Amino acid sequence: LLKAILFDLDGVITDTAAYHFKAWSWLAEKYQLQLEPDVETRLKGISRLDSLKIILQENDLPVGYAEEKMEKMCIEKNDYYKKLISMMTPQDILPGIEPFLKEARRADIRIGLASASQNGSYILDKIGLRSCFDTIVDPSLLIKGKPDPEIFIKCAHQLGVPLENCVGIEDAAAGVEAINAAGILSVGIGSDIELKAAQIILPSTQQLKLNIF
Ligand code: G16
Ligand code: MG
Repeated sequence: LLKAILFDLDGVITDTAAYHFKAWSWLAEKYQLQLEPDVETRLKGISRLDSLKIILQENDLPVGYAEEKMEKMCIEKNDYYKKLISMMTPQDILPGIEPFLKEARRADIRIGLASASQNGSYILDKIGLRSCFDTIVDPSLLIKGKPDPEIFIKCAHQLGVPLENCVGIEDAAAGVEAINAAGILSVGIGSDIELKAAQIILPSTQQLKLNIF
């Protein structure tokens, strides 16, 4: 019996990937770093600091790159990113999400946000969906990021719903892996090659309906 839906943010509720990519590109130019062309896809669901570490490694910079410098770069990237997302409106909600949230609400299903983004709550406010969510996991309190199941397990706990009564929705391979590792029913939004580990795969958020579970 379905009692809770755990949502990823970027790529499921709204498309912030393009803004993240713009902000990383700006930072890369500032520090004269190269970005691999597929970086936008590969950084999906990966935390800010881990994303920076991946970019630095690909530029052959030492793994132990100065901590303070990385912290400063993360703040700069985020300041730029926040300017971009400050312009977001309800028009940025992905198709099908609003009716799906309403359908879930009517069926008394609890709704949680399991996003790696520390800007999750701010973005939900901007797009007018904050009140639809019963809980938001604070990613700054997590020990491990996706693909570790911690964020999804925590989200279910915060809602007070057993894992077997939850479904998790993700657009990234690392996120689907995290949902599966938590023992939660996984739904992947996107390509069935990239998300082959998902138990249910849908081409887009438009196909989200309660009767598919
Ligand atoms: C999102 C994005 C990632 C981003 C991460 C952290 O994850 O997909 O690219 O690096 O959040 O975001 P922030 O810098 O805002 O803390 P998710 O889990 O919503 O797909
Ligand atoms: Mg995502």
